[in-house]
Amino acid sequence: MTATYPISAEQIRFYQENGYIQLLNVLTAEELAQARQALDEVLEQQLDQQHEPGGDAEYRKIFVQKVNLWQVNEGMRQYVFNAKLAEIARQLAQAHTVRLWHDHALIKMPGDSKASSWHQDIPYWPMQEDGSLSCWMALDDVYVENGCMAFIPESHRLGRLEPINLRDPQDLFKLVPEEQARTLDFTARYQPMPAGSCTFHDGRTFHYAGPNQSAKPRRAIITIYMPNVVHYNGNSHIVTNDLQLEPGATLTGERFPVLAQEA
Ligand SMILES: O=C(O)CCC(=O)C(=O)O
Repeated sequence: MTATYPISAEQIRFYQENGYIQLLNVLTAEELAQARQALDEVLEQQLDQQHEPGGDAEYRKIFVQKVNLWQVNEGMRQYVFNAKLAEIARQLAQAHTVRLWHDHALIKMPGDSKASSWHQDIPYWPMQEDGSLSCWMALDDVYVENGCMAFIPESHRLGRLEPINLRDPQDLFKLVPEEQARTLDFTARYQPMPAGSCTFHDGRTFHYAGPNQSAKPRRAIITIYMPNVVHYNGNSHIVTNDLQLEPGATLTGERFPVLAQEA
């Protein structure tokens, strides 16, 4: 039987209301060791542009990014297909099914001097529907000084704003219409947590992670889940560009496997 991590009705309510949640010690020690080992292997592998986009010099000061590692490494595949994590995503999203959008590893090396600036994810994803969500798994203990995540509660209620320049910290807040800005508390909620713990956040939720000022890498694996059926909106994205999808096509099929389904 697959291991489970029980989610309470109160936790689902918290996620739905705030657009994020923190869950402690979700991975077992063995799962955490396997995920670290898989990521170590990937870091030794030669990856093509589709899996290691690289970005420009400014982007590389934020983190090293590797994408869709489930396709290139068996250990990463096992991690991404972990039914326990997908089932949590399904319950938080209140969906009958969740599919994989993509995974990525984000490693802030010591000295990576730039923050992952405040942003929403959904403006960069070529999806018609909202509601997709990320599981941000800490492979190291994370805290403010090494770049743990931070969220603005209820910011998912602002919907989908324009994509911002990710190299220009803070300009997301200028996009919030004044009337709505008055109704929200923009105090950042930082999410320090031990390795093997994670946060889930909605693609519309404002989030941020500071630079890594510690002497060790800050390693995270992010798995992004799409609830129910999501349609392609025609925009460019590294995960879909080679698929020649027509706008309105469903994001289904081999690239987007079902990871959890209501019994
Ligand atoms: O890990 C980070 O530095 C940022 C993560 C992020 O933006 C995300 O998971 O959407």
